[in-house]
Amino acid sequence: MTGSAPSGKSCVRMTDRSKLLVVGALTQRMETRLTEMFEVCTPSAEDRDAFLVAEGAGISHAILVGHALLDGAFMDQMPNLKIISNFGVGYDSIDVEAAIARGVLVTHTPNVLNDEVANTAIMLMLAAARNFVQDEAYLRSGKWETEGSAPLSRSVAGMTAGIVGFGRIGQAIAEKLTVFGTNTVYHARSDKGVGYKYYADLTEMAQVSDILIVITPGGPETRHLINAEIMAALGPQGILVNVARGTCVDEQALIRALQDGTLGSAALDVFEKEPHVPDELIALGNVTLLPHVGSATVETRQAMGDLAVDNLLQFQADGTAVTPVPECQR
Ligand code: 8YV
Repeated sequence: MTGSAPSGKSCVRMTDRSKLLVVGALTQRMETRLTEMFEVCTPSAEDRDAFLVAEGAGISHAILVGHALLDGAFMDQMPNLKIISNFGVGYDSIDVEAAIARGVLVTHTPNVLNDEVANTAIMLMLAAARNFVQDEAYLRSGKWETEGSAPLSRSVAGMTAGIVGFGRIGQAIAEKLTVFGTNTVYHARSDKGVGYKYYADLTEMAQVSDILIVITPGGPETRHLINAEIMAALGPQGILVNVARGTCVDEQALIRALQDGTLGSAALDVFEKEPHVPDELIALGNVTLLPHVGSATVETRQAMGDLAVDNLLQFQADGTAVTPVPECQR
């Protein structure tokens, strides 16, 4: 080893080792494991383009932590790139078609975060129905003493919860919902033949739902899937929970629907232009807002990091990966 990354250098020099580009920030555990196998290159976001002009041809592996856009033009800066490992189950910021066209394998981290994200969805649903965030503010403001009990909230028992997207996390949410006495239904591209009522038509499902929980993949296919029409169908008492991607919901339409009472309330972990959250949303009282922490526990992030690294190590060892994205399994 002849150098180390932080003080101005972009790569930890390890002669004869494959070069790994890091986009985003590694945990210490990930960095330790990766440094044993790769020459780990960690240019800052500002330096990345200049770094790739100088060193891009030498990069064979990449890892993405976070949501930076990795498109075809980005990949073209690394003509010898073979694999992109995504830290996260959702890989909408990677252009997978472009990767496949360039012979680049894309991997992600499914399953290890199902429980955590499903728990987050349940907590957001309950927080919105039971007004917990508003009630806590009520106590802190001293109003309990001066104005008496906080206003009553709503019970989710007996409500219909419509899950939008019924993959692994959607099904984990449905399973957890069984203990809350909700009637659970779902909308997905196809009927999964499981023990919940399936709606092919999202508007129809929104009309019969009290709660809509969005857990569908992001990307162009689901952009603004939850639009003004769906919000109106959910209605003035309706609760919208989003633990998918901010792009799945038309945020401007959501702000209008929450302001004019077309929609009852929203509980959101994700936003269209993260980390920016529109002032209009922050100003509203009928929202619960989280900074994209659906999977953000020490335990789950460690499991995700381990899997993201395992994908790179296995690929380096035998050219296969533990969890390639579905498009790369065809
Ligand atoms: C990740 C997520 O933690 O896995 C996903 O798709 O949205 C999050 O839970 C996040 O993407 C990490 O960057």
